[in-house]
Amino acid sequence: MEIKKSVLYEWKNLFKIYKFALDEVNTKLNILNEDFQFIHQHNPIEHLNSRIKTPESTMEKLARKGLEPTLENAKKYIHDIAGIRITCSFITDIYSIYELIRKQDDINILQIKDYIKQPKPNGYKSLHLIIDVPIFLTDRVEKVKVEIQIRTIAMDFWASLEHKIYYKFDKAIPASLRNELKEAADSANYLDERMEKIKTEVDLYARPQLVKG
Ligand code: 0O2
Repeated sequence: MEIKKSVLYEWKNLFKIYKFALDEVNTKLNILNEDFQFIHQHNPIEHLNSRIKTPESTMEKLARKGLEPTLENAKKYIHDIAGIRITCSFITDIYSIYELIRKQDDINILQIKDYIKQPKPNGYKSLHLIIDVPIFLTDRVEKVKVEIQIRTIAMDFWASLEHKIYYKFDKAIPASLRNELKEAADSANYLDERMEKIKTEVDLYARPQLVKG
């Protein structure tokens, strides 16, 4: 997509606000992670990744949605210009983090897609949130949208490979590979469930007063 330099400059200038939003939310998540560790002796967040979509790929996404490539449309219709991916060890951590985000007074949760309770047909699992957070600028306060994807290490491993294959085959994955990927997603899910069970047992050993009988 050919974009005029002046237009690109205007977009890049406005996209600064998404970087501020990522800084704000990343700080909140790091605080929650450290406090959780202090109270529960366990880190719910294994790692955090964030990225800002480029103006070029935002314009392409607008075009795919049949919308004019304007800044107004980008702000209104593209919810993942600022994106954060949270990777956790256990499924229960995903929902603990979700609860902690939900309780933050200045964060609005605009949309929740729970692909863990309802996985996509290809096997994709993750909890997706679209939130907005107020950013205090020199002359105004702006509410900025951020997409947060929360998943386990196993879900992330699967999604990264599936994403690569999806683009390698130009979004038309052959049926045999699709079946293998679905089986791999089931194995990742099995691993998540076993790890959760082991963690529950370890927690019981650490707190023997909870063991019944
Ligand atoms: P990329 O290249 O990762 O940025 P929307 O963004 O709301 O217009 P959609 O599809 O309704 O589009 O949103 P959804 O379902 O919340 O998915 C958004 C993002 O989740 C995707 O971004 C992917 O990052 C991830 N995702 C969703 N489904 C799959 C899947 O089947 N496999 C993998 N690997 N990732 C998935 P983008 O912009 O589509 O892609």
